[in-house]
Amino acid sequence: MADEVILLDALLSPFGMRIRIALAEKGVKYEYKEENLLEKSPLLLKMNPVHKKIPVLIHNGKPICESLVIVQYIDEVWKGTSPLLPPDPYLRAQARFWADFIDKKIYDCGRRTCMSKGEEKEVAKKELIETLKVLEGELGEKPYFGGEKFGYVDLSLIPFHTWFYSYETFGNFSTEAEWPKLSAWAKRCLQKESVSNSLADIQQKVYHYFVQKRKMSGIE
Ligand code: GS8
Repeated sequence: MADEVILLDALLSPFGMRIRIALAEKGVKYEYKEENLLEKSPLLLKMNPVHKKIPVLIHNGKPICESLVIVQYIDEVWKGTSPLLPPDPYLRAQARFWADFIDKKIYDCGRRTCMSKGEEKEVAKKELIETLKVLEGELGEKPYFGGEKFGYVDLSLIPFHTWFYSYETFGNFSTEAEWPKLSAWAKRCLQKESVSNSLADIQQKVYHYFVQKRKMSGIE
């Protein structure tokens, strides 16, 4: 029997993009279901009763939640093509460490940079800039975070490329000017079809999302 794979997702979600890229890398066909996060479907509430968040991967009726957990699951189930985590346990631990670092820092600092003002915004922006500095150092001269091939850490970070235009615009900084290695890395990732197809046309939509949210919160 063929696998039944369903992805509960929301187009602008960087966490959902991770799953779209992973499934594309593996060549797995799936049914995409867009969730309205203001009115969550009974299916989402049933499949992720703890966090009630997307993305959720439903594989043959069984749910897997949390994007980094889902990506690791995908890598284990469809292990024949495009391995995402390295086979060596130490290198796997390193990859997980950096993905966790990205998770703890980027989304939250980026959101605060876009959605606050004054001192609060400056603190968030400083933290975001520090984070990028650390990531630029970790990438170093390597083409990808794990070395020669696109892998787990790249996949964890590249979705945020679609959010960076907003972070840069509202935070008044330029990734290209400050972090040339990260910029070149992002361009390299975007040359991959699995990445460019998964991120296409999203950047402007994220920007408009923040413009609306800022208006609604009275920041503008
Ligand atoms: C984060 C998912 C998340 O924040 C992961 O999967 O890695 N740690 C999780 N999902 C958001 C949409 S992306 O901004 C979500 O589902 N929000 C709905 C809500 O909070 O009610």
